[in-house]
Amino acid sequence: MKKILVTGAFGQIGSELVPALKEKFGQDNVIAVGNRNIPEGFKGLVEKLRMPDRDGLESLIKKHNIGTIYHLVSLLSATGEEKPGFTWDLNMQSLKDVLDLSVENKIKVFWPSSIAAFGPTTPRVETPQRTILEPTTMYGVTKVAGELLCQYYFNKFNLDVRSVRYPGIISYKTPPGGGTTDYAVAIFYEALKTGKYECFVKEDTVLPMMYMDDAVKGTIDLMEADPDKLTIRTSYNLAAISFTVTQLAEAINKKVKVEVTYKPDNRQAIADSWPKSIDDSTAREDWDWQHDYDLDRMVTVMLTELKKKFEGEN
Ligand code: AKB
Repeated sequence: MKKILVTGAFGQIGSELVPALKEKFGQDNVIAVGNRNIPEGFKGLVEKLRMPDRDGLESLIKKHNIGTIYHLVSLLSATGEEKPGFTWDLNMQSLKDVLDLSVENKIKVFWPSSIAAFGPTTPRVETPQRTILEPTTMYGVTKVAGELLCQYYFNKFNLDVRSVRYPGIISYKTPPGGGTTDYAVAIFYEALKTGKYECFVKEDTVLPMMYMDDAVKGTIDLMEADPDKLTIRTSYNLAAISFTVTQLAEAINKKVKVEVTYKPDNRQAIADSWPKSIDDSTAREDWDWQHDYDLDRMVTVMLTELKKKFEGEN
């Protein structure tokens, strides 16, 4: 079989998508591409590449006979505001390189968009699939531009490129880095380590979230879906759970005591510009998307797995 290449393979999503792809398609069929954060002793096919690097990517495509790319490299919303120019350059140039090389080499592409594509003028409750996209962050601007670029390449070059708008992803294997939704992960670490968490958004902040296993399942299912059934070539809305920080803290407190205080910073404005909940009925209709984890199940698995992780570290 032609092989699968994953960029950003050692980030939050890549660290869990790569093992899932290996499990499904075979250890030797997945090439993990990373830069600074390649773990020592990583088992499997790995390549080092600092993106954007069109020539470097092209030689990996040829060397490994690549048939599918999951292009996950991206700066996120909070870090993106510290380096907006670099965020545009990295997010957009690396996507354009992937799309161009994929047209030339007949490669199927997955590229993640995000709820960051939405902005303060978007309806915030049950945000529709097709709606106003006027984000206020550079990360969000790259997501809107990227969605349109993907759709353009599909229409113009018949490139099979597929995408979802991820909500905040909650996971325990690798901490997220540089996102606005990071509080929903950090609270678990602090609950177990110190029993206290100072949250950088207000207690009534609500954002759409999803447990990692659902995100990985949704990603692979979309890539496996019958192309004739796909009606969206920008990016599919994808939803699972929405909760306030208070509701999250209450769910954690049923199992582990955590005292939460609030000190909102510049990420509050970003959170306030994003939806509270998402209408993902198009994904549910087109390719049978469904999530498995509700708030309580997600909290239970996060606490159990993080406890094991911390015990292993001691
Ligand atoms: C972020 O907070 O920037 C990301 C996202 C929602 O895309 N987690």
